[in-house]
Amino acid sequence: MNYSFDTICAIATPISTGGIGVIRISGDNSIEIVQKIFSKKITPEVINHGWIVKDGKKIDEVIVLPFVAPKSYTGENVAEIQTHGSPVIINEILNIVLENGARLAQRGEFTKRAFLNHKIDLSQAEAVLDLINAKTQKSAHGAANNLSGALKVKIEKIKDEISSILGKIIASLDFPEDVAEVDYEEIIEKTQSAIDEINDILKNARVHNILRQGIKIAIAGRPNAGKSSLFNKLLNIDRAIVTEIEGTTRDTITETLEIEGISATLIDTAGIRENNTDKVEKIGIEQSKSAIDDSDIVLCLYDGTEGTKKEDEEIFALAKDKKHIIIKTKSDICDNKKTDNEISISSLTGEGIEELKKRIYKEIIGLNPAESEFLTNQRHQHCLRLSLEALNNALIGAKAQELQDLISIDLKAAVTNLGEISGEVITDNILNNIFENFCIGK
Ligand SMILES: Nc1nc2c(ncn2[C@@H]2O[C@H](COP(=O)(O)OP(=O)(O)OP(=O)(O)O)[C@@H](O)[C@H]2O)c(=O)[nH]1
Ligand SMILES: [Mg+2]
Repeated sequence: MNYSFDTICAIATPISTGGIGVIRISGDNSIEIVQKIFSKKITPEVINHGWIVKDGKKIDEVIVLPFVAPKSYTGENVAEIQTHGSPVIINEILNIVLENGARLAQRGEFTKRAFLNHKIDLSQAEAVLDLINAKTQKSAHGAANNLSGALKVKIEKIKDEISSILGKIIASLDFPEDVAEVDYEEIIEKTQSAIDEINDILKNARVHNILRQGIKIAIAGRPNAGKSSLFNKLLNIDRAIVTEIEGTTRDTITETLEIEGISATLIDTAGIRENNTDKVEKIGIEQSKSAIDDSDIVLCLYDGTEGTKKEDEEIFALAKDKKHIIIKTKSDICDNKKTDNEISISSLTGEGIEELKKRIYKEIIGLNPAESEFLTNQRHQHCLRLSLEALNNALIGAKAQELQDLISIDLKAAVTNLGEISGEVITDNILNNIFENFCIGK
């Protein structure tokens, strides 16, 4: 299908004072529009240096980069104006472009056009969004790989395998005299192999979600266990108040940091103790309990100078169904005996802190963090699960030697669901949902 669109424009750089600002214009008339306001004749596909002029008045000295369709990001004629990085200038030039016939782009409209003009598939379009939003180096790498098509290639391979067996079945159904019925063994083998490959991708889904969204880590323990001290140490700043008074922290405090390349939200909680009558502290303790519930991993602290007590065990029990790490604190002033699974730390000297970070990483990612060749998001995972369900039905059918006509329906459904990942089969609804999350200039 060929799409024809009007000409859109937007500021592509953050609106703040910087070296340069970029205004991007895309559509049939983009280069023409810029020509109307540029001091020199624009030569396509080279760097053009000159002035933006309005009513004979020079507004800013700029660089104009004209890309001729289809050799551009959107696949349309595109002009980019590099201005000086003052918000006033950038906005003024954007207004001049608007006055000369372009309209303001919607969120993600440039990338949507790139998709509709077949410059990228949907998983690559989403990768653009992931790259813009990447909080950590790891998710940026995964997104960059998706942009270069890593996820697309993997899905295409599985889809081709299913399609080849589906093709054989359809041929034998349509031309029963000429084409022999497909061996059930072959259907079972191919279907099973597609199931294994999809399961292989899905087993990393949790890690993919963590890499994209980050993890929540709660620090829990009795009053004075050293929670706020560890919180400050991990953040490298004195964020939370630390005193020798039990019950110093009353509210949960939240900060973000990066642990071994993963974006983490660290939550310092009020020390949990029962039988206290202080109303404020009681509320704080309730908050601590829900912070434990909400987190992906709990750091369970106990005071090394006192050893574990019944009260500590009760607090650790709150985290027993979660990933958790038992931490013995204040190793600088106590013996460093500890059980195998514990980590002994001192927030004062920094002892054990690096080991703790590595352990957090290991708990979250698993023992052998496969370097992510690609990242899946929740939409991809949903499509993969639907495809898996259809393949499992096909497998049951093939094992029971059902009519191949029926098996082919499930195989077709599996292919269709995989096709949704790259956007071959896509509804306007899904499309709008994806691109609404973009920023305006992308
Ligand atoms: N020597 C030593 N003292 C520590 C260490 N960590 C914490 N402390 C001391 O232990 C006391 C309590 O520390 P906090 O970090 O405030 O403890 P908390 O668990 O946040 O306490 P609440 O907020 O009351 O629940 C303070 O006097 C800290 O200086 C450590 O590693 N070594
Ligand atoms: Mg505290």
